[in-house]
Amino acid sequence: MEARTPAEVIKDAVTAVTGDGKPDVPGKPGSGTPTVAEPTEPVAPLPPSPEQGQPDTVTPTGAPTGAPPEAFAQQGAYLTTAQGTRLRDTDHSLKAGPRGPILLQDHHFREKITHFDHERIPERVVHARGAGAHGVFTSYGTASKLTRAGFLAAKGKETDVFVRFSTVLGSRGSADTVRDTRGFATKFYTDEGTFDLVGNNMPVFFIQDAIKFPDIIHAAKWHPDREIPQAQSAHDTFWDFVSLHTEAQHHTMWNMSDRGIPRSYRTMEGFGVHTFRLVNDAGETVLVKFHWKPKLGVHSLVWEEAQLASGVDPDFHRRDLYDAIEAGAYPEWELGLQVFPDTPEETFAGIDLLDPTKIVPEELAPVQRVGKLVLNRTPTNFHAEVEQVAFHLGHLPPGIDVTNDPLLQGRLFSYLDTQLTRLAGPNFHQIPINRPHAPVNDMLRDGFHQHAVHGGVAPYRPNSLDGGNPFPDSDGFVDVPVTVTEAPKVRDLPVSFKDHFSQVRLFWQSMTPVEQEHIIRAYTFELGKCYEQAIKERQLQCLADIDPVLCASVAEGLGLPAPAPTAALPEVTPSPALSQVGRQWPADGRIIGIVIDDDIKTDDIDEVRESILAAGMVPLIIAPHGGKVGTLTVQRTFATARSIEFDALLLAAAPVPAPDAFVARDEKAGSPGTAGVDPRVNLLIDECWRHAKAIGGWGSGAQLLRETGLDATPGVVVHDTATGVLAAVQKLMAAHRVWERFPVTVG
Ligand code: HDE
Repeated sequence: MEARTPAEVIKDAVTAVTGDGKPDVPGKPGSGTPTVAEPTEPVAPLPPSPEQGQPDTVTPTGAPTGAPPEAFAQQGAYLTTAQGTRLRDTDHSLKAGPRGPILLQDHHFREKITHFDHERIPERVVHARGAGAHGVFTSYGTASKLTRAGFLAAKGKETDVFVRFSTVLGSRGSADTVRDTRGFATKFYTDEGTFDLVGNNMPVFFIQDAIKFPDIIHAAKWHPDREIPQAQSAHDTFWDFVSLHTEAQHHTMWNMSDRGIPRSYRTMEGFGVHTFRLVNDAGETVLVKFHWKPKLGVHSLVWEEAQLASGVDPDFHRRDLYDAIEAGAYPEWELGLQVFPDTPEETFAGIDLLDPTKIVPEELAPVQRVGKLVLNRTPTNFHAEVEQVAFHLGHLPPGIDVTNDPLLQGRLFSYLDTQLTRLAGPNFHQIPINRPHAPVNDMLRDGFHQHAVHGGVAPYRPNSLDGGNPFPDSDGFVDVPVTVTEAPKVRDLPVSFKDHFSQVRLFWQSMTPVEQEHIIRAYTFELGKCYEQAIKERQLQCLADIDPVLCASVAEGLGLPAPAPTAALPEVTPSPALSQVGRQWPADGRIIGIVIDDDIKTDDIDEVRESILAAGMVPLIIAPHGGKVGTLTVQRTFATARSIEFDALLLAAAPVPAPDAFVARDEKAGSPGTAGVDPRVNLLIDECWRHAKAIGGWGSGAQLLRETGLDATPGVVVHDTATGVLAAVQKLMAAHRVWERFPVTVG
């Protein structure tokens, strides 16, 4: 065969694919004359829509004004590689012809795919599922006598914060509303260095010594063989652990109480759990426990609601947090301190302050308010901020110090250690969300992902080469010189730590009957999911040592005999502050659903909407179809609305069943509600009633409530006027739920 030049070989190869070798018409691949028939019709790409803008008319980042510029990586409006080379095309890889293989030389392709392949970082071993927000902490100045920490001491001082809320057990993609403890971790970017308050929504912990942490977490997370259940404590290994390590009983009861299923992050208390030590300018110390008190009060879901939300809206808490901030209903908490004298015994009213399974009732040591936290900005990028934020109990400014709580001491090791793997190296403090707002001059150098370019040659002290820099400050952080008792080295705990039951009894006795009923049901549900008889029996024995009524009720549900207590039950003084029932709270940011139909008088609804908005709440119009009803914009249809979203329900109508097109066959057949009313509205009413939410109706809505007989039950309001109904419903909402509606068998 006649030899051909390389140029002829290339030309032939190209012609074989594209035809005559003429370039394609831009936007019309394959428009040259093909010699090979195309298997598909070439389709021209859609043109960019006009509102997409041009590089010189849009901001490069889309960043909200006022946001910190360092949080944004985009530096221009043009698409570039990671090296800043502008690109013509990011939709087609470089191929040996349109139908040929991809070429290894395509750097843009490899860079794009390789980076994508490594987008995920390991999830947190605990607290993997979370949501975070930015905010501001304002000091009341009331702690100035107790601590020299400037962000607490100076009145009116504002400090930037970032808060991350979380569940403990579930994986990153698990549901928000599972029964679990919630994390409440706050990073204060103070002028004197970062302070991390890494707390929970419960004031006690499962274990007393950090060395058991891997054990409780192995027991509480999924079973290792099948990796189920996800985000649940209702399984054998959890109950095996807590019934064998009885110091876990106190925290377990908090989890079984309504605190385990919060209504919202905004309605959770937060606790530092451990006792900390504050030191003032004079070197005087006190012991303190940190508390976060939510402005809206402490409120919970009911169990069925939590379960429904796990399926209907697994992002329930995350959405609630971000919606509230975006609607301007900024979540607020007050920071409070319980203050105790710093005595050598480190006890208060006989309670060992180093034992993290014990509380000090607020009736004995009131919570003194020292500042206010307002969350006012949602993250711009979830990964950069919420995933990469790294908390650590050792991040303390001058004026705050740790104690010897053996759980706290272990945590001081764990948090730094875990970030080394999770954030791939020792320089995670340089990630924007973790950067202190105080000036940094450390002697840490090099390592993976080093972003700083350190000058000088002498990162050691003293030195004579960098002018002696950096200099120690005699006003800097003080480790309080606490005397360490002379004692033999032992693997042991103080004797007082051995009381595992009296405070569980205190918590139980502080609950109202309806809260006790919820606790009984939670234990009965969770133990009912266990397979091992021995575990159920062992946990029943623990309940017998807490309270006979509790034990007997759960035993009855499990179909097992109730054991007798192993010892006489202690006398305890209840702490009413622990109960969530019986107080009145603002309803800011709460959601009221308004059911309408196509025949509604929209004037009434406009008035009600205005009043709801004026009260700082959110009205959501629920109609048979999307779009508009008269002048009203529909926000939920009967198909998309589910009761869990609403804190109260108003019926402005009794909608008749919608045409077949809108109602699934099973929904139509299944609902037992009032005949002639859309079954989905019946379901809404039914669930809101079962979940003890306020319900009101006027016009045909009132008529419907009368026909069902619901108007005669607590918390259901009928009235001639819409505003009359709303006023009564608002009053009911201040108590969070219509508590009388729950069936109670104890008490
Ligand atoms: Fe944690 N905990 N923990 N913990 N914890 C972590 O740190 C650990 C404990 C808490 O939103 C991990 O960065 C040990 C008590 C929160 O990023 C890890 C012990 C309290 C968060 C870790 C405890 C907490 C964590 C996993 C027993 C309440 C989420 C990822 C000694 C006062 C922080 C990470 C965030 C996270 C260890 C006990 C709260 C592994 C060893 C008690 C809110 O370091």
